[in-house]
Amino acid sequence: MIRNGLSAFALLLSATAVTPVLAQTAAPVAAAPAATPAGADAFVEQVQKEGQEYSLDASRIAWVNATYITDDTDALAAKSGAVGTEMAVRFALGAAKFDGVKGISPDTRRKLDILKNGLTLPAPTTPGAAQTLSDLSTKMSSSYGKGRGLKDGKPINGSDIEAAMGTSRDPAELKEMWVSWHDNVGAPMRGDYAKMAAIANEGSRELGFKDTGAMWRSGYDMPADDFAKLTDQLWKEVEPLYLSLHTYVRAKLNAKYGDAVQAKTGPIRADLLGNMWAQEWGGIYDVVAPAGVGDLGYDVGDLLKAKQYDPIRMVKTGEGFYSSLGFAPLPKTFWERSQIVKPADREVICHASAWDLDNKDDIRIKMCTKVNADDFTTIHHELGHNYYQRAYNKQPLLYQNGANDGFHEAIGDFVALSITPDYLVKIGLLDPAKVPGADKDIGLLLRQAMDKVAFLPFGLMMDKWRWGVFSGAIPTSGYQKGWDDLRLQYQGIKPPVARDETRFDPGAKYHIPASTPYARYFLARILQFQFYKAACDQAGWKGPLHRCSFYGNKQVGARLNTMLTMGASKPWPDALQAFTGTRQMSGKALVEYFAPLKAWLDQQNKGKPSGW
Ligand code: X8Z
Ligand code: ZN
Repeated sequence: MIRNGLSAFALLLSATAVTPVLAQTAAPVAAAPAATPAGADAFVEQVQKEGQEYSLDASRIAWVNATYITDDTDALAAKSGAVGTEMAVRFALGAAKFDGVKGISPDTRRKLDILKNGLTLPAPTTPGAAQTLSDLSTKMSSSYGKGRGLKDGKPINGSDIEAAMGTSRDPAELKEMWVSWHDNVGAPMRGDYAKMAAIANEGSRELGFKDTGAMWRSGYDMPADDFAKLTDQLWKEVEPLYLSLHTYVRAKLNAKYGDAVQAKTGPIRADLLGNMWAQEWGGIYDVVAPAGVGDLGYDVGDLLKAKQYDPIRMVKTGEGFYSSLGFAPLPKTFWERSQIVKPADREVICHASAWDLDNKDDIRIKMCTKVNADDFTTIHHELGHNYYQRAYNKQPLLYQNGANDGFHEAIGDFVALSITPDYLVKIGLLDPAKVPGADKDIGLLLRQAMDKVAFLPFGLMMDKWRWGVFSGAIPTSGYQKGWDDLRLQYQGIKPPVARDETRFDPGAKYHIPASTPYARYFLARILQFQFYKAACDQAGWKGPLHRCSFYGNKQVGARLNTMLTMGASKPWPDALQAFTGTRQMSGKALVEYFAPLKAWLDQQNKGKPSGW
């Protein structure tokens, strides 16, 4: 099963634990496989068979839980998760038995490695530990799904408050929403999160890792320490661009709200950036748009509303893009089984995700779609997961995953970079007379940067925080301070009110209670520009990079499909090479895309203080 780019195994491997009865009665996998190459082959085969058997029911249970949260579905999901975790731990320990065995084929060795480092939250083998871990995880995810903030003193659900943070321009209201969401959703999870982290660390140590963070960093075809260095290097490449954007946006916020709300120097107030987590700032483009060049003459959300698009039509439009590249249409079941809008009568997890329930063709998305620009992009993002899942569905189960998790997150975003004004004309959303001319290039780039560049330090600090929690560098008693310090250091933002250690702001961001690793999104933000540049080169595009749309280009589609079909069967540099010709992840393409904007921002920022 796959959720958000979790492979069938990741589902299995990220699920949490076993009921005692099942634990005792489950057939021991290859009870004592011979410590030989043939024994390793047999072990891997057996694991894939058991994994496939587990995965369909587990996925269905997880789906029902996420789309209908009740105490009963929580209990079922927690039990199924526990079974999965115990199974995955058993597989990982079994795989480790082949560590010293010589003569194992590279293919089987790769699968053994995937089994050893593929868990997200391992439990120790202590009886009951997997169930406890799974209970904690399910409880935290579901509480997040059921979370409410306040707006005008009235309760408001997660997807509505998320949208309202993008449209409200009243600092008092923004503060009310921000504080209530963080206090109501984050703070109550603090104790459970600490318990969860401690159990997962015990589990990771049994599997031979220093801690759970080290395990998370080990899935990138390189030593875990090298991966941490790689993320730092990538950040250094793009940091100057972020600084320029931060300086510019802070000045605009100061001009709009005045010194009392946003000072000219120091960090930016986190609730003013148009997003609950200050992770993407496109929602306040109107606040920062420079007169003249910044007036794009359209906003994708307004276009969708003007043409009376509904969420289904938005998804159909996303599908249309992939079809234009030569991908087969989505199956009928996608439309029957997906959750595209928020059900009115029950609690669900609204945070968008893409699923592959049977590791074949039962692909779906789960969203609470609103007709706005953010969700139009998110639809392309989620469909990217689904098309990837379907492309690698002929791979052995252990390879049914992205080349690395950053690839999985990058596909749909890379496609969405092609949503240019000319593309919007082609699909009838934008009037040809309204296409912004070359004099609006800076505006178009700034609009993109508000989402793409603003995200980079957030994408990195999320797991810097968890790596610190798992290693102990951030003690349980300092969760909040550790979070605020990293938010300040990387993003240059500060909370609208002082926070103390009774709070737990990390818990107010979906991926923390859901234990979804986040470095993948940082990588994806970089990779999507590498993919995009490669696609535009393949298409023979000669204009400014940001005006390129590879819509309708079957050659690009075919080459993309080659990379997607590989799944996780080869180290990720091989997959990257298959599509882009290079083996290195690099911020160069992103920097090139935004180069004209960087020059312009630095011009605007002259004489203004930079940094915080
Ligand atoms: O979680 C997601 C996707 C699902 S995989 C909607 N994203 C990250 C987030 O929302 O925080 C996409 C961008 C970053
Ligand atoms: Zn995703």
